[in-house]
Amino acid sequence: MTELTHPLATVPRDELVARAEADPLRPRFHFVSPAGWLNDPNGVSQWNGTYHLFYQYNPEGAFHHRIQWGHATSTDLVTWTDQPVALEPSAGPDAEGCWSGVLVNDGGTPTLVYSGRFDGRELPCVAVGSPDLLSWTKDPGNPVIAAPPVGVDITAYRDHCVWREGAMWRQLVGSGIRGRGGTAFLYESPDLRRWDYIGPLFIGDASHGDPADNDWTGTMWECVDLFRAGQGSLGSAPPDGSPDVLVFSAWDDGDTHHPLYWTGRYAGDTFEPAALHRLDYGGRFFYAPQSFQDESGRRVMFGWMQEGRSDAAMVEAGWSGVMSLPRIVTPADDGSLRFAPVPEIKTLRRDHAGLPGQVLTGASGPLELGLSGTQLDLELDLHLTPGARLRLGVLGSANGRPSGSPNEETVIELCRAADTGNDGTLRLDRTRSSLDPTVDVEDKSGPVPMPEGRVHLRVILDRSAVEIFANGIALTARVYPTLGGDHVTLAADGTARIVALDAWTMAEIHEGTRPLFP
Ligand code: DQQ
Repeated sequence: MTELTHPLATVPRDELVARAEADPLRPRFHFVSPAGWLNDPNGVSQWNGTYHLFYQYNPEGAFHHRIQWGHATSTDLVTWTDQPVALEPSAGPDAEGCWSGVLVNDGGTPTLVYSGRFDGRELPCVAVGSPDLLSWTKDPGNPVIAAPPVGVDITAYRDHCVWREGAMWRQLVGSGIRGRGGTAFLYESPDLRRWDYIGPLFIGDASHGDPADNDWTGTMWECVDLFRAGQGSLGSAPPDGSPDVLVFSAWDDGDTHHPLYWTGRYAGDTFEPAALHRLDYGGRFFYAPQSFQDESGRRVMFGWMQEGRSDAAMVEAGWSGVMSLPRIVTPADDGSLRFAPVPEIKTLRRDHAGLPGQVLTGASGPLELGLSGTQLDLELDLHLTPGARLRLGVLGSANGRPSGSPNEETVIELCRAADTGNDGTLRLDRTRSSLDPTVDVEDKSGPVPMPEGRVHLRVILDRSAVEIFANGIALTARVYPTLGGDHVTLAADGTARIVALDAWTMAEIHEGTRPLFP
């Protein structure tokens, strides 16, 4: 048996894969690590046609410790091939972990910029890859930045966004200034090795709002991601007025709050903010997102769907953490962003079921759709009259059980405001999603524009992973049903017209047993 090296490493390594694979709540068409722990997406990219997804990985068990960079590749963003671990801690500046970072193309040389952890703090490190991106050599000059900016009292300092601007590289490192708020420090370099500190790109205000607010900007910004949403590249004038976007994950004293983004304009050495937005109404369930522009010009984003069950339950399960489906990010007319799963995901659809258009009212009672499944892709075109509320129940267990017995259901709710034309709300009601009293069932919701009451709703369900898109607004979360329910129902208060409903069962993407160390 392998030596156990961490207090939480109670499951022997050689049992982890079997435990993970036996868990009915483990997603089957989202990317998950072979077993053990997964968190942030790293180095997301397309290189000579092949997509690369690196991720924060602990193959020792389902807990965050001595993090490595797992690696998987894909030709279609749907199925993934496990590759050998790309980065592993070694004596020196990343001895305690290879934390999050990015991949850049340095004149044809694949190069990773990541946070090496040593002595309880993180510093920027670099590694170069073989032409197939499968083996990586750490730079002997690591860390390439020896310390955070002097004279600034920081809360933390890690994670990277790196891009080419003219003849120079630019880099942001996520941080926070004590007593003020989160920030991203801007650096410049001719060669990715020698970095000059320029200054904070932009500083948030942690005294604004309350830590309980779902748009509080935190005391530190993790995983900053700056990009142009639309035409043109960072630093150039946008031909179509598209915004620049600064994505960050609001963090405070060890707590992962939620991903947010500022729209605005990056020019010179600063970012002029226009507006702050919630990136995903699921908050911490779509954390540490990272994006890239693929070879066809699409902006593709992945996020970490963290768990809502206890540390002990994760360890027991032998696995933790789900990668979101890749989603396309586009600018909307109102200056904010819209999200949709990449269309390639549709190749997993099987067994189509459709429903003819019909009107649903409070009086008609819940509609039994004759649909069931724990791996589903549901697409609905809806029209809600003012004040109407539509409830789509999934993972329901009531069917076939004696009435009065405990049951579970996860409910996706759309509500159109009674008094205004175009406003509505998307809500995920998890209060009855699990009989397990220890799991997170907090309410998740936020506003959704509903022009004349029209909503395009997409719900992607993969066991414990739920991704919802309502008119391009995302809400991602996790649910932990205990009864194995797979029932789907629709109900309404007021009047809702179902213009179209299509549903598919989704195929699995991982075949056979995956080795812990590919
Ligand atoms: N996870 C990484 C850090 C990052 C955090 C460590 C965000 O680099 O700040 O695994 O989830």
